[in-house]
Amino acid sequence: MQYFTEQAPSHREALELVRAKYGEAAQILSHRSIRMGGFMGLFAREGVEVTGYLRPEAKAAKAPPPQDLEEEKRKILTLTGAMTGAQARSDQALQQVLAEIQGLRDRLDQRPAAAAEADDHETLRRMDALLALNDFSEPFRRETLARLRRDFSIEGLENAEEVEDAVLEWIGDSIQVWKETEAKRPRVLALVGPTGVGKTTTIAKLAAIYAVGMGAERPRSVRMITIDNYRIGARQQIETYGNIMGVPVSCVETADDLRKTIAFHSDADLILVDTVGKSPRDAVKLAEMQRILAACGTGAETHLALAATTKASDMVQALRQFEPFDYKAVVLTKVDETNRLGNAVSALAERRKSLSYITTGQRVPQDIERARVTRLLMNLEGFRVDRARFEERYNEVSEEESAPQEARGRRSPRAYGEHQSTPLAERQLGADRS
Ligand SMILES: Nc1nc2c(ncn2[C@@H]2O[C@H](COP(=O)(O)OP(=O)(O)O)[C@@H](O)[C@H]2O)c(=O)[nH]1
Ligand SMILES: [Mg+2]
Repeated sequence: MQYFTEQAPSHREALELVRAKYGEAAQILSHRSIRMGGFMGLFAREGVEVTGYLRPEAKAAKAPPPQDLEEEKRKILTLTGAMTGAQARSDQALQQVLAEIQGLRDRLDQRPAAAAEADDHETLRRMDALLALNDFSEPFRRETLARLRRDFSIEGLENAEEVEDAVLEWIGDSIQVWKETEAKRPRVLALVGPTGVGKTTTIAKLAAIYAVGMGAERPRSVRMITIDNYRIGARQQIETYGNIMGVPVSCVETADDLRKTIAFHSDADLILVDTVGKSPRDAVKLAEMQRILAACGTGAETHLALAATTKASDMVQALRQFEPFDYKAVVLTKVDETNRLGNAVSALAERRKSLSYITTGQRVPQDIERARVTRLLMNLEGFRVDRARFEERYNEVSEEESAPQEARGRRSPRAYGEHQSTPLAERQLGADRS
């Protein structure tokens, strides 16, 4: 067996050096920090020494590149060869080569590449495993790992806790929380999103909470409108909620209906607009809904509801697909059904969208909370979150502390379903009585 020892200024450079010298056969056994160069102890720099051996069977173990990529390469070479001839200067051939290269590059980009490499520092591999456990997307993981390699020295990586805190900060900083602006009266809030994510339930939760009163504010006069342009009976569900809560409900089918209904309720504080869809993939129907919703006026805010259980790629697709609605924020539903929120956090970060509410169960109105970074971080699996530190960082007072003491465990006469207090409802229902 052939062994080797190599030195370089950083772990990364040492690995690159080893790869360049010995190729895929190199197996790293250990690494240590050293002082490099200098003169009689002066001017020495920090460095890394890696030791390893060459794997005899490495050649056989190396997977051949995928067939189609080889094919692509051959085509490009043929095309490039053809360029030496008379037509070499022809624009068409050049364009073709460029297109082929682009296609090849796209395909290479799409190949799944593990964010952490086998030879990476233990802490890097552990962090990557934690991110993967929480369903963070491949690009998010890759970027986090690249940042760790950039920001931390080998010694720094030895301090796993500090590394974990940094990663948590980066995750936290990537979450944008939507800030409610004081909109003109009536405030119109419409909810769009795929079928079954919990739009109607969320509308009912919001209606109940606002109708009862928020924080120190007075109870608001709330209306609910449902747009059921397919006449698939969306009316009944929301009317049931409306009856129990004493919140008037209207059902509209056209843009004109909607405009008139909003005008009719111009004395209300808040108008919540529920939408119904058949298939989220149906572009024509989405366009139709968008045309109707436009009747809400420019002051209306649209939020997109998405279930936390949706896988990252579908989530990115939905975020893109609903873009024509110009939604201001995302409501993440069914957070109670998963411990893995990396998919949502990565998708929102990728599309630069902010989060307004999270919903955490089927109970109306209890199971809804305003989005808070610390709450989402606490939901991550396998990370140790110093709650106080993050609440301070994101200026988020813990909900339990801010809730009036005497409000705990109290029930609102207007709340229904199982009674068990949860943050948003508890605080707001409690404040109603004080
Ligand atoms: N577990 C869980 N279920 C929810 C939540 N929100 C809504 N649901 C359930 O999801 C189903 C669909 O809800 P609905 O509001 O009708 O969805 P819509 O089609 O988007 O209007 C119902 O069974 C709800 O009770 C939530 O936060 N967690
Ligand atoms: Mg619905």
